[in-house]
Amino acid sequence: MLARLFCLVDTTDDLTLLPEMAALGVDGFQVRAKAASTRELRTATESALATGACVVVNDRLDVALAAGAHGVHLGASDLPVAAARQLAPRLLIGATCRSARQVRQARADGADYAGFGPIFATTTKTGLPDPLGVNALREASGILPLIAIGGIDATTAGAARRAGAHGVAAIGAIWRHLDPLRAARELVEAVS
Ligand code: TZP
Ligand code: MG
Repeated sequence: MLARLFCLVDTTDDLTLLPEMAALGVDGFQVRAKAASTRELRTATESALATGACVVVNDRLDVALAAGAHGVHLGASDLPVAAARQLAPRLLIGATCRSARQVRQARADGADYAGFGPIFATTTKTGLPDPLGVNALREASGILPLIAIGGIDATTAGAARRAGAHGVAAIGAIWRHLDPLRAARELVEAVS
């Protein structure tokens, strides 16, 4: 089953916390490390897989396959979903989408879920469009399972779920919290 809470993980994060996060109920990790080497990315993916949670590699189909990850997450400048689906018929494939139309296209191309956002304001990633809001999430629901991203924390996750998101994904709410494990626990409670 697709995870309800993806914690996005960089190779620079404290990976020793991942097993405890999984034990608290974090059921997914997306390894997203834009500055890491291929080998660092593979090692971090293996660490995440050791927790038993669902693990998706951002951007890199090759690393996902080499590490034995459950899936890959692809955006607009990555390998197209249809090409990835041809190469990896059974892999979980997530596609970044910002509208219902894009979710429909992702489904037609063979994606299993859509990463949908930014739903709320975020400072984590630059160059994003304005927040889409929960109404956009509501309009795009029912096509593919949606993982809401962007400004997700323990206070916003519930609204995303109520608007139709299957689950949520977070970076700052966990890794910029003084106590990442406490933040993870609060997010688990918010999505369950
Ligand atoms: N894609 C859309 S928003 C975002 C990405 C990678 C950043 C999410 O980070 P945060 O800190 O959870 O808002
Ligand atoms: Mg990408």
